[in-house]
Amino acid sequence: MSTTVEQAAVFPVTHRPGLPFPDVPRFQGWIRPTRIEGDIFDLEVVQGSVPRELNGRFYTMAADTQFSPRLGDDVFFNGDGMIRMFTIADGHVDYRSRYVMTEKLRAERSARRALFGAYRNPFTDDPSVAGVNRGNANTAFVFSGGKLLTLKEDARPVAVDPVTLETQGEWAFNGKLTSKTFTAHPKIDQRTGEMFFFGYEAKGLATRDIAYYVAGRDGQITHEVWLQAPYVGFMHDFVVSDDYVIFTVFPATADLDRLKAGGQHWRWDPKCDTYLGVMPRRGTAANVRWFTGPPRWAYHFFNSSNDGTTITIDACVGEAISAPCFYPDTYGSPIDPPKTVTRITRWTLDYNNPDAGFQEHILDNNYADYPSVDPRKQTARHRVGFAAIVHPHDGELDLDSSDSNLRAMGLNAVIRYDFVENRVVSRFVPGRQSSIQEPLFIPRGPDAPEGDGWLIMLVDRWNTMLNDLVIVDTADLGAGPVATVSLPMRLPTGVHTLWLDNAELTKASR
Ligand code: V55
Ligand code: FE
Repeated sequence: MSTTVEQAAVFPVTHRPGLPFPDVPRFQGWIRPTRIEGDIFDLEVVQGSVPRELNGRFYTMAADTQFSPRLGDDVFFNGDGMIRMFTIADGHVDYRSRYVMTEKLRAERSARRALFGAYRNPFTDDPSVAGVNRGNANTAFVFSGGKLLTLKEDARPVAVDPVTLETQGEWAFNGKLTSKTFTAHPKIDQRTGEMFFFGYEAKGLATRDIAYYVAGRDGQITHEVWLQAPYVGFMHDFVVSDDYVIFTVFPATADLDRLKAGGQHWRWDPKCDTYLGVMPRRGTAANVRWFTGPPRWAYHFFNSSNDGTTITIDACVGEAISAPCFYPDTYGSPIDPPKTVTRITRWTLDYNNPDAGFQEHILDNNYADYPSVDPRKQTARHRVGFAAIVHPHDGELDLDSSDSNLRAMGLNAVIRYDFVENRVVSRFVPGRQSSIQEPLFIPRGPDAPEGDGWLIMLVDRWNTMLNDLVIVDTADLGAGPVATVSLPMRLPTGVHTLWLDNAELTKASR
């Protein structure tokens, strides 16, 4: 097995130039770093044609570690943010990749070696970088107030030029961002252009403070609330409905003493309850009501909606922490693999009845993640959802993680889900020996019906170790790709994606 971070704290630190990546699962297979920054003009469209209606940019973020890790091993989520951008115009596709030049990466590049240690543990860093911003901008994007922001939930956003990908630097909303952190999953209400976001561990490492903000269409912060989490738990994503905002605290906990001892940031703690903190969109800390339920795990949510004080939340939910890449080793009692399966689940609660907690209904049995809704429905009532799933080609869901590096996250198909009929409507399976990275929905046009448009995604082809960029029509995912664009190299497993339409970019730069 791989080295634990606790052991790694005494791992000999080497200054050997060009230190190779260690021969451990995190640096093998599809998630092995490539560190390639480059441009490719006019990619090959090897099947079908790219819809002429698509004029914009598809961004995918990867955690592409620059230097062999300081501690001898690392977790995937600690890699350096690498933007891979596909510019689509008139059926043509160009490619560009650039690192986000974070303070962390700049410090390490000048030393020509890793100086920062374990995931969200500054006590494992080289003393020379004490106090330097550790943010690695490796998770997601948001476009708001005319700025393209790259996000990592333990730091503030880092702005990049949406065309050249040149790093512009940390963005603190003209000094109005009081939180030290910023979620990777802000929400935008397209009806008003408002962005809703929060930071957790907002006053610093392992603090219980949560800061919540609303920013207007112009990117200026108009609302700010500080509140306290019930415990320092995992708060990766959150949801906003027409009238409420819902914070979610899951039972992985952070502890300052453990961090000081060189330990891992997170530990799954099934003794903690799951907490949902609900308050009106423009509420205050006094309006926050906490709803509890049994230990659960959700990285990502589809959306939320409310009918008066009755709130529904749709997510991909499991009974224990998933993605073992987060924990190269578990501690204490091992986690039962079937409990890590995250399924499409609906939670309901009544804001006026916190004593009743939240109720849970599992809607579908697929192992699903990367849920999304039509961006025009984000924070409004949705009917259509999309999610990546683990499709069991041979009839058995393979929960053995032994080859999970080659299989990336194991996600290998996409479904369109109907939340009114409660069923999978159609499914895209890119074939055997293939996995997918986050699929992204693009509406066919501003007035197209909900969910009508395309899904765009990277497909990992295991036989060639090369990627395709694939576009599927959401009218029938089963009909196969409308276009397949081939890449001459492997793009390491990414995290989140963004589509930025030319019209939106032009409007913002006027
Ligand atoms: C996630 C990813 C992260 C992270 C925490 O998708 C959670 C989940 C890429 O970094 O730091
Ligand atoms: Fe995420």
